[in-house]
Amino acid sequence: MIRGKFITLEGGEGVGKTTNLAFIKDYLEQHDISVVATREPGGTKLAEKLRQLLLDKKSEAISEQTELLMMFAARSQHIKHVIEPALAQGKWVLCDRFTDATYAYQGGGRNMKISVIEGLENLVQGNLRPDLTLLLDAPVEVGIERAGKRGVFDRFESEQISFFESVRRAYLLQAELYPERIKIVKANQPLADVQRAISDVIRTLLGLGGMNNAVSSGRRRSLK
Ligand code: T5A
Repeated sequence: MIRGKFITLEGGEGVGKTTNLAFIKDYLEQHDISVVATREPGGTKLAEKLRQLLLDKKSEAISEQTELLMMFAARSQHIKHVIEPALAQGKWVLCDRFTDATYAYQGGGRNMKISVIEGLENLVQGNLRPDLTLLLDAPVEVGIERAGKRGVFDRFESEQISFFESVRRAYLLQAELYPERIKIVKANQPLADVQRAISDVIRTLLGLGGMNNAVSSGRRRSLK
């Protein structure tokens, strides 16, 4: 059995990850690929419970270290019970956020040591890394405004703008470090254009064609 591919979607609040995950799932299924769509934190019963605790604004104060460990506890469960079995069965796994989010939020946003995150990544994931990561990038205000249309903000969404600016910088740094894996898609444009850019990347992964200008990998870019 050929192992499936592992694709992750990343980006700040409200940039369009969930919307585009559904689009990619349809696109792959049209190419007869069996897809498991999932998310982090979450993806199993236990991990979804951890997600609820992590997002709940009314939780007791959660320390940075507790938050980091909860993210990786959920991830460990998710990998063992969902991601690895699906990949081993030849299915493709599409995941709404994964460990780049930890580098961005707990590393960039909360200032946790990168070496600590790396240690947990190696412990929990072994050799597992995404084959492709689509980083949907937009100015922070754009994502917050889109997310705000849903009404209530969760524990992360209630952070200050400066927190999300740090998250965005950390994401772009990840893309700079891993230009082969992480493709930046400009998310501050009409959805049809975002999806055209995404399908270009997916076509390349499927061996069907090239990439256009709305996608870039890794080089240092300005934040606007
Ligand atoms: N977290 C997670 C960590 O801190 N560390 C970790 O390791 C992990 C894994 C999870 C939270 O956990 C944190 C980060 C997060 O704060 P989440 O639900 O995954 O939360 O993340 P959110 O960003 O809150 O998810 P959202 O659902 O808010 O955002 P999405 O999925 O990016 O956006 P989406 O698709 O729901 O779109 C938002 C709105 O914008 C519209 C959509 O229709 C929708 O209304 N939209 C567009 N409008 C105009 N133009 C476009 N191009 C549009 N694209 C989408």
